[in-house]
Amino acid sequence: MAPKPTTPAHFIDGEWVAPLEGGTREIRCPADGSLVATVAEGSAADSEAAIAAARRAFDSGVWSSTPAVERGALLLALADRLEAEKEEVARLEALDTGKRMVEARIDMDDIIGVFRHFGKLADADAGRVVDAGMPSVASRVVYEPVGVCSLISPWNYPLLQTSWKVAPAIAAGCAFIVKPSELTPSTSMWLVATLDDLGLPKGVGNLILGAGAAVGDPLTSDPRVDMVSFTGGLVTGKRIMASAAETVKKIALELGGKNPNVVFADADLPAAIDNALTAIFLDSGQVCSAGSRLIVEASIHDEVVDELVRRAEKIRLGGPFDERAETGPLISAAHREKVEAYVAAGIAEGAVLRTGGTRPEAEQYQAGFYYLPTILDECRSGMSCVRDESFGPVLTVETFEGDDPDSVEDAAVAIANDTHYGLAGAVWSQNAGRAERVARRLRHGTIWINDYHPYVPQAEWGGFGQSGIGRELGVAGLEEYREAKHIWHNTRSAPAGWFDAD
Ligand code: TXE
Repeated sequence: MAPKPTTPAHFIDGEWVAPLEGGTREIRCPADGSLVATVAEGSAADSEAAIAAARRAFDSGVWSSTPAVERGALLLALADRLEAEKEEVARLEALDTGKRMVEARIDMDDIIGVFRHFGKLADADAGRVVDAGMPSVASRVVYEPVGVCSLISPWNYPLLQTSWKVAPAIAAGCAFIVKPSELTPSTSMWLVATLDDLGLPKGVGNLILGAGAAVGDPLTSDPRVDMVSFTGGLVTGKRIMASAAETVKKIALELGGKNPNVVFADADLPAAIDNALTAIFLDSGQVCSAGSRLIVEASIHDEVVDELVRRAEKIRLGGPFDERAETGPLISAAHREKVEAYVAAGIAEGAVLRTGGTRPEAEQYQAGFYYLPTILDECRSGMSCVRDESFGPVLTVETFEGDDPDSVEDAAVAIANDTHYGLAGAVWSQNAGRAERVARRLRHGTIWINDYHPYVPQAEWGGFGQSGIGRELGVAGLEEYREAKHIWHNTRSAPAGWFDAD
């Protein structure tokens, strides 16, 4: 493993440096409250130092003028290093988030795939020649790195979300400041230390730790920052967009979703029901693409929901190293309180609590932030539990019906699109034509047909509507970090002849 700081520190200009105001924060495992680490807690002055270092490094051209094939090679080496250190990095992630090791290991495999994807993409597209229609003119479009990037990520998939930003930034030749969630900094510390160890030039990759309110403002408003990429909540996303607007920064936002999981009566019901459980209860629902809205054809409502309730009540909760556990705790006491308030509001508005709605009672759960898998039935559009993201293990159930096959489809699509979000969704039907038609009509960035959750780094990820701006992963995920530049070269210069020379 690359050297870690011996005292709480940020990583700025190739060095671990103490926070200017000397702040520290204890990181505690959400599964049992045990102390995981004591890390730096920064201030705006620390962010400014990191921005200055990134700006200097970028303006020196040290990374942007490194051949793209070498930038890609660094990402491929990073993937190899993570593969070699996978167990230890997964452990860091599991302790910070409380998620089970089995999930953290899957996250690591996904991250390795992300580094390899962008590693291979780095030198795949050097631009294009444009036919200017004149033999004396060479016209071409080339790509330049966007510049200094603030990369702000959340706590649910800490290193995975950060890798979606850092990998394309490195591939494009940018300099950057990583700002992980204050709750889950450990794997980002591993990342910048490892990049340094692998030879990323000083100042190109920096790390600032601390609460968004304390360190976030310079990262999103300083004129020396060219781009902000943020994954997190809608409220914070709007604030960041406003902050970045003053200096017209490029922005990329992924702000979560309220994702419809549409089940038609002609679906493979055992598969649909089983996947509806993983869609919402995996990682206790703390997944931006969680299938939090079950939208089920009325004729199969009872059969589907009764079975979901039966199985939800059997889900085993537990911490990172509990091998029998199937899902884990929520991230914090504050987040659990938010989920509790959300469920209470749903019930007050008329939703019927079918299961859960409370904390587990067993002694073993009392030191962690556990919450039982919860199903709210008889929900309707307009209810706050249908409209707002809970980001917890809470499934809302709505129904649709129609007089004929077309009106059934229309009803399902209307309900599924009735959201200000638009990140992801699924359609379950054994009628391939219907599944395709509905998939095309859903206004969401990822649609699964007869499946839920899988993704590959080769495909774009991002949202319609208020789920965000821009795309991560795929090819577009690299384009976000590049500016297209048109170069017109007249090989036979001559006066334009427009204005009278005399
Ligand atoms: O996220 P925040 P929170 C949703 C989910 C959750 C809600 C709030 O619904 O309940 O967001 O969660 C940093 N300038 N998602 O409060 O505030 C912060 O330090 C710059 C969906 O934990 O969005 C952290 O690094 N940065 C989501 C990051 O923003 C600021 C995943 C995310 O924190 C900042 C997580 C500021 N002013 C929560 N304020 C998804 N899309 O997957 C905060 N931050």
